[in-house]
Amino acid sequence: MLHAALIGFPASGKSTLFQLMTSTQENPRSKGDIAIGISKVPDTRLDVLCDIYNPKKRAPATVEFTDILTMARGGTQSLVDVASYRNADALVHVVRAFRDNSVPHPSGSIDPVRDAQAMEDELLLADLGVIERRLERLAKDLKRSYSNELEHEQQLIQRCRTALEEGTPLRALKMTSADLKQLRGFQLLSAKPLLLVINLDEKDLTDVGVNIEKVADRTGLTKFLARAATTAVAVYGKIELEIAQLESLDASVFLQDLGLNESGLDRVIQTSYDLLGYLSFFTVGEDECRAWSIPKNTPAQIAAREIHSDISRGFIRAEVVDYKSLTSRGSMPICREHGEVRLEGKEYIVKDGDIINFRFAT
Ligand SMILES: Nc1nc2c(ncn2[C@@H]2O[C@H](COP(=O)(O)OP(=O)(O)O)[C@@H](O)[C@H]2O)c(=O)[nH]1
Ligand SMILES: [Mg+2]
Repeated sequence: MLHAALIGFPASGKSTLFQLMTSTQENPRSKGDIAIGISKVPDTRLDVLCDIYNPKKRAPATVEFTDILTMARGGTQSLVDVASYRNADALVHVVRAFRDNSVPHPSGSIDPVRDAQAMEDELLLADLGVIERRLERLAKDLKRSYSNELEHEQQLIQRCRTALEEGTPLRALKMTSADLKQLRGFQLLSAKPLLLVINLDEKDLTDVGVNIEKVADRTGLTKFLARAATTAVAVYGKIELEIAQLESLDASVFLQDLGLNESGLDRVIQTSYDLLGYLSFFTVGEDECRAWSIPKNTPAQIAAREIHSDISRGFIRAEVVDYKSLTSRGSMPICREHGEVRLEGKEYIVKDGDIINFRFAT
């Protein structure tokens, strides 16, 4: 499951977005001052599969969102100390663009570019602290006992330091997968994919809607987005939350009236997926049809781990049929007759929409 952490300055709309993203869930949990909620990933393909199998349970893929409940900690203070930020697969920065005098901005004015940059600076600074401590350590270790590996790590970390000092987030660097693996343990914040959620003013809706080029232009964020190697999505937090709390039929009427053909939840999840390069595969049966999300280029044996570590450990083969074949044939046996069910090994790269039955030994 994908873990995303909401970050942002106080009164930017984080908790509003959190509610919007998790409004379909009965019981968001909390742990200390962290709220943890689950969003269901919308996917019409799962509905089609459920029509075929008529399962007892329909289980969409999920994304976990965390929000910080206390105002002060939700701001810029010691970002690295927050475990839910460090552990996240992606950071979602809620940037305030709505005006509303009754909700004072802690910096006294509405300025999306200033806020986007200030948060970026916090991320860079937090990483610089981690990187510098590591460099000190490496220098000591290298003096004591030289090794090629340590020297290679030192070069990599120095490259990171140079980038950070120049104001370049680590997510913007080109790195080999070996480098990424080496850095993973440090949980560097500016290396994580960043999604900017621009929380707009109701009054902007008719003008710019959710067209991201127009929104970036209106808020002045176009340049920032290009430089920061990030992506953005527009929401109208307050009004979209009000709509989400209506009965679903009324909600879709309201969305259409406003010229929105997708809910805020769908938009934010879809953009996160694209940004992270995630895809979904499915498991089907009469008990349950379920969607699972994994990063692109995941081999079958690793994908199996999403379901259960035992399935991955005892992996024998994956029986795979693609979504189009199964839905046009209407059943697995007919696909089999036509030779469309493939037996794949553990190195097989799972494709978006694959329907998989894992064979494994216990
Ligand atoms: N007008 C307007 N108010 C909003 C919007 N989003 C959030 N708010 C209000 O701003 C205040 C702070 O929002 P909240 O989500 O708690 O911000 P947080 O401090 O970042 O968690 C609340 O009173 C919200 O109702 C918006 O899009 N438009
Ligand atoms: Mg809040």
